[in-house]
Amino acid sequence: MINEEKLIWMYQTMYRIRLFEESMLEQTFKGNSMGVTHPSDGQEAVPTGICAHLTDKDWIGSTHRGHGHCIAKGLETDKMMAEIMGKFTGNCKGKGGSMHIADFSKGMLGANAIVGASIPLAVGAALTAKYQGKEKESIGVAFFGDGASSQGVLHESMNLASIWKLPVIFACENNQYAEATPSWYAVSVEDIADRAASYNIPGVVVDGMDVFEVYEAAGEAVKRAREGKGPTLLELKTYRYHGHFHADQTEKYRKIEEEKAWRKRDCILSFEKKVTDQKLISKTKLLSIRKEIEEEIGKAVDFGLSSPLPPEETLYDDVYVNYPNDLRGLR
Ligand SMILES: Cc1ncc(C[n+]2csc(CCOP(=O)(O)OP(=O)(O)O)c2C)c(N)n1
Ligand SMILES: [Mg+2]
Repeated sequence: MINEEKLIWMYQTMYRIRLFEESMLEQTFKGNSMGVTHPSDGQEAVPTGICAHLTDKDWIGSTHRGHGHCIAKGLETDKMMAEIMGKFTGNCKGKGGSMHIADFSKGMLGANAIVGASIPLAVGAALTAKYQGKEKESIGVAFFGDGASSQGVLHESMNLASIWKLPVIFACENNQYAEATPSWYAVSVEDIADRAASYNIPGVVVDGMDVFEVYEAAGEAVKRAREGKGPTLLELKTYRYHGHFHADQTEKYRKIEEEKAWRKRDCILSFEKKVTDQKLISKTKLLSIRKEIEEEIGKAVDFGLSSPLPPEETLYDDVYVNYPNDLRGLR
């Protein structure tokens, strides 16, 4: 049984991600984002159900579609919006943008534009935790997509994590497409979770549209990792409501009926139905949460829009840890 506080957090987090992505898209279309953006609306139950088990001491690695992971890991939406707009008040002082949001203080190792690159980062964090004897309090979670699931780096990482029993979770968000390529065409197995068998680790298929199911499966995987029993591969079947990136035209490669069928199983609507049917949270409470989040995201957009761009003299800041001699003067 999930306690009320956690249930409310889940609802806040899913709705916060949904609204953030919708507002972020609006801003991108107005020309206020620096570069392309990859919305994750539709997939909210995945980062929410997994990060519900994590603390700031646990590490996650994320993808080009990383806003939901950042929000579920506790990053502030105003700083994120500012970052996407390339502003100095952003998480990375406006130099990272949508695909490189990071905050080590929250255990967020960074979104990442290289498909599959979140995976060795999370394994590295897990190796560090194990080496320091801290796996009870610090595990790694790699979020990645169905497209990334065929990258060599995942297979090398699962093998290493298995033989060294590293406290890591491989969280594959199978949103059915890698850009315009459907996973039924590009992936050799029906269930990506089956690939775990090659590495002698559990592989679990999860309904990624149901936050309760995600929460339960992730709970098992987190427990296993913290107990020193090693990694788990979770395949979370989900769907991205929008295109691959903001201006993608989905009608060129998928049918509207398919999208409608997934939208019927929307994670936020099904959560609302379940908690009100079972009288776990009242409709009035849900509405007041929605209102709070709407205000928060409105403020985040205003914060981003009214923030300054990075000053010119900061151009070379944060580029190197140790500046090479010939660049020292530029700092
Ligand atoms: C190593 C690498 N190969 C190719 C690309 C181009 N690319 C960017 S996103 C993407 C699709 C990724 O699909 P998936 O892993 O399913 O994630 P999703 O976009 O569905 O979240 C590709 C091929 C890249 N960024 N990095
Ligand atoms: Mg995908």
